Amino acid sequence: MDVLEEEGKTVFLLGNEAIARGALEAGIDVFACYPGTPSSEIGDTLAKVCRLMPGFMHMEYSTNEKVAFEVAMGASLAGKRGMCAMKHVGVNVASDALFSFAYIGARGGFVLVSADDPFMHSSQNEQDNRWYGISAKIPVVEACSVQELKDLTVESFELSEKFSLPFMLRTYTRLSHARGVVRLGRIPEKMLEKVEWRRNPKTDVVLPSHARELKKKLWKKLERLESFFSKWDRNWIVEGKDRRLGIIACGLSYAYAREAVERLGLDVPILKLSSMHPLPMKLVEDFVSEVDKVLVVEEVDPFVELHVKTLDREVYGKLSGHLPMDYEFNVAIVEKGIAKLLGIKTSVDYDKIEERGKELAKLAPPRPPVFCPGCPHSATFYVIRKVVNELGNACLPSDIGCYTLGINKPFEAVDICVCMGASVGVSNGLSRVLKDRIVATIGDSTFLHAGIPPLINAVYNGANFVLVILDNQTTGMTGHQPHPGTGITGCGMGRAVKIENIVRGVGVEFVEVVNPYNVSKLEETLKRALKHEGVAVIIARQKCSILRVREAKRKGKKLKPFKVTDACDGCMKCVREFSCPAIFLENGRPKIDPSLCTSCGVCAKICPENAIRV
Ligand SMILES: Cc1ncc(C[n+]2csc(CCOP(=O)(O)OP(=O)(O)O)c2C)c(N)n1
Repeated sequence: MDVLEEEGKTVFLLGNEAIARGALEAGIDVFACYPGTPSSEIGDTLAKVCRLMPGFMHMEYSTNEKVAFEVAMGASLAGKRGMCAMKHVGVNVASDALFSFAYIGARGGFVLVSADDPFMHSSQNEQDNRWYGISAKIPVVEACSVQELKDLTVESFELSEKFSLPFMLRTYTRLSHARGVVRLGRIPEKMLEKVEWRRNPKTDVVLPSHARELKKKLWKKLERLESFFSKWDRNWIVEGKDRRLGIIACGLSYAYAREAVERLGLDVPILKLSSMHPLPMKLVEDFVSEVDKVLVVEEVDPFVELHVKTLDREVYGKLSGHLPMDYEFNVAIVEKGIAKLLGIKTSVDYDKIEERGKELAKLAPPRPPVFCPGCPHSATFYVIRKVVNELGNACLPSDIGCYTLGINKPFEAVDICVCMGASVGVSNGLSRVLKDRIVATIGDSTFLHAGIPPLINAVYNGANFVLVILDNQTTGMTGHQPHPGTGITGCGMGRAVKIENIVRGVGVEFVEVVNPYNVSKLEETLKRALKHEGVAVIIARQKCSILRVREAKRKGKKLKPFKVTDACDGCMKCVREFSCPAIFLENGRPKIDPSLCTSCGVCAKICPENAIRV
């Protein structure tokens, strides 16, 4: 494993692996996460490490980001080094704990990795988590390369202890999912040793009277940190003789800015910033005073630009329209912004290249995302669509996961998707105002993450809807991480938490577990659930087909593919209503690709002619 190579070696690491290595070099004691793109590989790497280095640290997949944050916070409060990792929206979930922990302050080094997702490659929004720096009053740092990401992880632990503050290490898709050459440092030889608890109620209990004092102390810590950041060697200046322009570049945008300047043949100074909050205003002010005008290059929001605008200078960037407000940057975008500002030509005609790219893109066949062959969610959505069609109309709130693909034809069984757990929450509200029946869907990992409190709410307040829990026994969307329902932990085996026990335990009276491959049983159950007054829960349980196929291969079991026989009358029900990617048309007749078929048999069950056979 490259991540575990020796000190002094140079290896090619994924950004997220570099963060994991940094945590190991920092001698991390406790790591907790909830998966979410683009952060997931940090946890997945440390899960592998904790099996190879038993006793070095504790690693866990927590039920959600708030819990993950609190797990790491617990370690820090006891004087140990704790880290948690999550995607940007995960920080929203963890934020309640974050705001208070800033007041308390870290004891052992504490690092929260926030993986932002500019362009929303796999997210519902584009969110700049540097704002948490201001609102929660915590330091936020970011790196400009994979090497720096590793080094900054180590340093964040050290600074967190030095200033007794929780640190946010902000990364994003292009850095977390890039690969780069990393020179490794030393992983200390240690075991996770337990320590004795020392009470510190004046800081650890945020009573109003304590919090008032803690807030004053927090401002002081941030003041000290700002002067430290003004001299920090991770904020540096690349000198330039041309003083018409100075560029302030944040994190990875520094790499874009340097290359853009090089392509334009300019000799302008660049201030590279890694400390996003608190901003080293003295350093910024000194830099700005040496140039005629300033361009701020940063991704997502004009965070630094707004700060620099408070200085009496000509400041350009997103707000001035020289750089785009939305999506990711690249060298071309930054080069165009600089050229526009200086009234010069770009090194190449980027607009022409973009046009040509768009023309070529039209030649590529469209590849809409589809359910995998044999995905149990397809079977569930087939049944929901069938029953709802018979019903006439229904509202179908859903949630975030692979199953959000149920929005597409032929199922069209996802009407609402907002954030994790919202399917259940919103069904509570909808059931008060809709004439139509409600059939909500939620994944197993999502249910355990944020679906339980709104289900309790539904029982308590007497809401009326059907909830189908799509239990494929994994967190499929983010790369098959285990969750409490699987009984597998990051480091090995744990205890499985049974979803049906939770649902019954909170008082739901209609609870049935059905295998969605058994479509007629699921149909019959859903019809009965719809007649139930109050909340009815169906757990549609069948392992994710990717895992099922992998398991079969491992056991040397042959999955027998299905085929369409001559009995087929070409009604196309399997194509129009089920749409498995293993089914294709040849000379206007449906056929099954044996290399894709996972032998789930659902198409055979829905074929009215009984024409699909093993
Ligand atoms: C607050 C938050 N954390 C993490 C994610 C990333 N994420 C999207 S869906 C999902 C869970 C998917 O698992 P599951 O509900 O079991 O459905 P599956 O993909 O297996 O069908 C996760 C972790 C997110 N969107 N929001």
